[in-house]
Amino acid sequence: MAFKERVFSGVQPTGNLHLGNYLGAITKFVALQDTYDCIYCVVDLHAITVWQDPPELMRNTREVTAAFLACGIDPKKQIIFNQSQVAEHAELAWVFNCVARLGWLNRMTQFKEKAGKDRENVSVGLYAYPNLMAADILVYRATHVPVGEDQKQHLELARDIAQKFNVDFATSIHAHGYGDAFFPQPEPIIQGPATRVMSLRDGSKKMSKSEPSDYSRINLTDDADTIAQKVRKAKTDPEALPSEEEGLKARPEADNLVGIYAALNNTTKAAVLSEFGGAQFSTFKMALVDLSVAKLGPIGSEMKKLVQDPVYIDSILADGSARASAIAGETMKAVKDIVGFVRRS
Ligand code: AQP
Repeated sequence: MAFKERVFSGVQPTGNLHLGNYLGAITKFVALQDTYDCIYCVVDLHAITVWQDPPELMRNTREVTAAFLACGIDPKKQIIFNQSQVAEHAELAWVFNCVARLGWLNRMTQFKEKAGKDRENVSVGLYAYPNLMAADILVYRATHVPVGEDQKQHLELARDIAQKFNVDFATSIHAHGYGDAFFPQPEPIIQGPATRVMSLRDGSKKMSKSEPSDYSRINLTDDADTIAQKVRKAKTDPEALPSEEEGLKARPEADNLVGIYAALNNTTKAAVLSEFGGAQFSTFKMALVDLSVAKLGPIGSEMKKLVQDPVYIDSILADGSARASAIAGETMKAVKDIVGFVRRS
């Protein structure tokens, strides 16, 4: 069966949106809106898998929405909303809790990293997070999902859940006239030179919101001086930049900064090295500061302006939620029929 092509992705409102979120995800969201129907979600249900201060969660939800708008996503053509306003996400996630196998979730590396040694004390939600993520995507029967590299394993799980649902309920899916498969196999979109932006302090660690050191990341709301300071202090090695990509191997910090420059300039690492090969980091970092400030400065200013108007932001989320609910509601009705739940007609 051919599925209508549709893009879905989400960002957690957990504070400090950074260059990794921007290059790994949000720039892709913007680019895809020219070709696809897109649904972009502020995933507040995911956020509470770890403790969130309630007033801060509200502020962060509005800030991520502001980032979507400031980066250029059109809320009239596309759907922007927050997850908790569309109850079908949680409803389908429960069905998927009963489809996914414990062994599948036990393999999830993000859970192992986040739970660490404190496994017994983390929330059940943190463990079941990938099932909710599968529901987020499949409640819209989305076919394409732009994400950073760190989400690849969760996307594979979403594909496994879709596949198992289609097989387990094949007879019922057929009986209700949905052909051979009710859910599509969502394709990850993970492309470009910055699918995994690393910490500015340690090239072996992902740039992340929860890293205690603010010097490890560039936040979308950082001003020009802060960006300059963070780039200047970014860890590097004593060698000059190589002229070929091969020379970045075993130089994680150099590789990361070149990847960031390439992604911000919409080019390749090879092109960056053909310009800066042989240059010292001091020269390259100056160029990276100029480029980062030129690209991120206007976004940060617009975000700061937008969050001053929560009534406007909330109206975008309410409108998006109503349009998202209409699609998700249809999917859930069908899922109830397929699974065998009696429902109000
Ligand atoms: N460092 C990164 N490089 C490239 N892409 C990244 N993404 C996150 N970090 C990087 C992508 O951004 C999207 C939204 O991520 P999220 O906020 O929903 O979740 P996350 O991956 O947990 O983000 P953080 O910043 O790393 O938060 P913590 O510190 O809580 O773990 C996703 O598409 C993600 O791939």
